[in-house]
Amino acid sequence: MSKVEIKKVICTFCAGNCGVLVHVKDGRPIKIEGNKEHPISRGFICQRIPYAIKWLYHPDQLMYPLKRVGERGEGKWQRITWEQALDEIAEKLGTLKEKYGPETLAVTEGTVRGALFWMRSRFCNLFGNPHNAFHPGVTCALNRYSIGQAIAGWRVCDKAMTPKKTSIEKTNCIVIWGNDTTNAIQRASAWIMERRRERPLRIIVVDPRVTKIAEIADIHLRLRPGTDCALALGWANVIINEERYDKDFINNWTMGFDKLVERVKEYTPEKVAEITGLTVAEITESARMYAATKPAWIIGGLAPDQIGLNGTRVEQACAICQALTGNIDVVGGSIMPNIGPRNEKGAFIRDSVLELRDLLPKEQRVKQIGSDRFKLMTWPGYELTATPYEKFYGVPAPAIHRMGPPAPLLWRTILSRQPYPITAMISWESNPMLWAANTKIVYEAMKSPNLELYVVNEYWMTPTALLADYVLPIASWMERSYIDTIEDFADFAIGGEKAIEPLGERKEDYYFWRELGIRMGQKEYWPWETFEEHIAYRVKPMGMTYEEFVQAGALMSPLEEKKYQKYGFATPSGKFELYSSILEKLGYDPLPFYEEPAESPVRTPEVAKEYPFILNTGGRFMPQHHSEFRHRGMGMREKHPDPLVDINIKDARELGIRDGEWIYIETRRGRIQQRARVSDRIPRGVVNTEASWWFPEMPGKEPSLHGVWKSNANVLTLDDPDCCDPLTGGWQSRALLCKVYKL
Ligand SMILES: Nc1nc2c(c(=O)[nH]1)N[C@H]1C(S)=C(S)[C@@H](COP(=O)(O)OP(=O)(O)OC[C@H]3O[C@@H](n4cnc5c(=O)[nH]c(N)nc54)[C@H](O)[C@@H]3O)O[C@H]1N2
Ligand SMILES: Nc1nc2c(c(=O)[nH]1)N[C@H]1C(S)=C(S)[C@@H](COP(=O)(O)OP(=O)(O)OC[C@H]3O[C@@H](n4cnc5c(=O)[nH]c(N)nc54)[C@H](O)[C@@H]3O)O[C@H]1N2
Ligand code: SF4
Ligand SMILES: [Mo]
Repeated sequence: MSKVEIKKVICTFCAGNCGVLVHVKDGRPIKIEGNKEHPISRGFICQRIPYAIKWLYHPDQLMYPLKRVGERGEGKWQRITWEQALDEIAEKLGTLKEKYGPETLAVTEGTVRGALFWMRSRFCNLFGNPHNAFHPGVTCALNRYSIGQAIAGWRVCDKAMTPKKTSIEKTNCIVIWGNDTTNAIQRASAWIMERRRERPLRIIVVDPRVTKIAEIADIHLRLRPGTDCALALGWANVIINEERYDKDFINNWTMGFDKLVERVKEYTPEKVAEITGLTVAEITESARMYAATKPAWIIGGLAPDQIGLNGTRVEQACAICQALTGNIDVVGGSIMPNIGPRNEKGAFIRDSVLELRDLLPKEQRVKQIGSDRFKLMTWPGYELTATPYEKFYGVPAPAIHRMGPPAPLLWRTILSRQPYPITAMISWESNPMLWAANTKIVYEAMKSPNLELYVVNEYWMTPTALLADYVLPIASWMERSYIDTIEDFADFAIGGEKAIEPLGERKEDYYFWRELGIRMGQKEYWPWETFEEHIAYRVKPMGMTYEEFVQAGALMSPLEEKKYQKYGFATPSGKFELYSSILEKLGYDPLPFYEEPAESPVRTPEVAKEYPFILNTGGRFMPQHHSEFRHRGMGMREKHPDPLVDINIKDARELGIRDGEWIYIETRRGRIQQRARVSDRIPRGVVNTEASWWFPEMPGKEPSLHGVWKSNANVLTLDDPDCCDPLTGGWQSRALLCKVYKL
């Protein structure tokens, strides 16, 4: 009888990166449990894990490379070999590069999950591409990291996907700002509950809906969607006027306090009450509780990142609140990561080193799509923030993946061929037909003859993959080894081994980029034949082997508080810049301010007449993760079979809508249907649809494309560049206007 082996693997079903133990027999996983010894996750696993083996062996998982025959979307495929696929892709890419220059390639990626972005950066830098890499990070935390980088030299308000347990143990006040903690960040949520049972913990929730965590909050602020920046500036107003700020920190470690004082005078509690719909008492009481309880920690959720025009300003204002209260670089507050694992022998090799950023010719950088207009998350902002960081820490700034040119411009560039033709695209870890705003334009770009080459690397035949020329089958987390630094924004590196060899002809993402790189003349830059060899290379300076690293599960940096007392802040002034000199240099207002969403009852009352409801799209739910786990037959879809739209009881009654009934949700961009979930957990006049819905059981060809038009919230969302955040190009998928009605 063959024996059972236990493999130490990292789960990447979500960005949590939990360490798990996979029991393997005869080359098959038979059981998965949490790895209690893992330094970050400490044994935690979520509800998805019991489905993982069925997921892996689902009959719809892709096993072979496919090449399109017939038109894009016709659903006709031919099985080919990896060799043929890679040779043909490389040849076509070479021709297009020759004709249009290396900027003609675009890449789309998804949320950090496999954190392997350095290899794409490396490929693109060697190719000469100006980092035309588009991803949802512009509206998902990377804008927050970028503004933190600009004003404080590092991220300030974390998104809490991977907090350390000590941060939760030490905090006394958690502000959950636009985040559905129970559904979205399972591990942190479990630890918050555990911490709350042990000692008093103040919880303030900023969310229009009554989420689970809101039920136990000390204060729940149900503001009008999209008005978050006004609230944060109202807090700053109260904290300053009532002299509740940390005078020592403000006097010694910040720059621009006087200018901030002037700015926040405009945001009296009365004015903020008018904007947000909250009461003056709610605003002042919450500000006082937050300022009085130390350490306090703002866990930024996704919602403020997705309100378009004012998105990144919310993050700037929240970071400023953390600075006013002195909650900077303390455990339990906004702890700033260290510069990566190191020991007396040497330092771990971070993503930023592997990217080979400096091999990209400077004159190529200016060609990056959108970098002349949306400057914080493109080369102009990256360069300005990297310089003080590198001077300060003496190591390369966090990976260039932090940049994200705005996706709305990608589709428009493909269609118009302006400012130059984008003719080739590779999508990996990403399903843009579901994640990107305004699905109609995404579809038009993918179908356009201007796009001469489209490659998708996937596990499944998604609606996006259905529009590709080549679909390549990728090895998932049980089938590959792993290493992750959360794009260099974490002060740890997580690692794990594979449980089994890849199924069918699936290959690692690494294999794809390396093999394509070799075919494009980059052979000398891809010395590690296997992914494991590359991991070994990265841990070797610390005197470690691959085996030791994956057995340890993670490498940690030493935990140091108030590092600024030793070094200052990695900004041009060396201070925490309440008034941002980098924003000023880029031509933006250096201070945060409130701006109405592009579409709102206040800004566009004439639109609100026809579309009277405020629409939020999103709201996480278990066990799904974005557009994944929609296939029937493994238990996950069965747990949550249909898309749900939240609507208030009174609104539903007026519209004659019953709980569970399919209804239409319509904006100026389009119409979808979801099932009504009627309750008083959502305020009157607001509806919330789930995002990323498609239906694998519907036909995998035009016009259905696996039901991508039926319930996909991005049919409704707004991506007009004039309505996007001027700092980042972040689009608007919350605080929109819609109408709802019976089918
Ligand atoms: N309207 C609206 N739109 C949204 C949101 C919202 O709330 N509302 N949320 C936004 C946010 S925050 C995000 S992060 C995005 C999410 O956008 P994405 O991250 O693109 O999420 P998915 O749509 O699940 O697509 C990921 C795809 O990658 C595949 N995949 C997973 N792991 C790997 C891997 O290791 N290698 C490869 N090659 N493929 C892999 C999966 O099968 C899946 O099809 O959506 C954004 N879009
Ligand atoms: N189960 C599950 N978990 C996930 C994911 C998943 O797809 N499924 N995706 C992961 C990813 S990539 C991300 S980015 C996170 C995101 O996770 P979250 O940050 O929780 O994002 P959402 O759940 O979309 O929205 C959070 C809350 O914002 C509220 N909200 C809506 N509009 C506003 C507003 O204008 N202001 C404020 N203050 N609140 C508002 C909504 O009511 C909702 O309760 O989840 C991660 N975890
Ligand atoms: S939270 Fe769940 S899905 Fe996410 S990494 Fe951990 S076990 Fe995997
Ligand atoms: Mo995200």
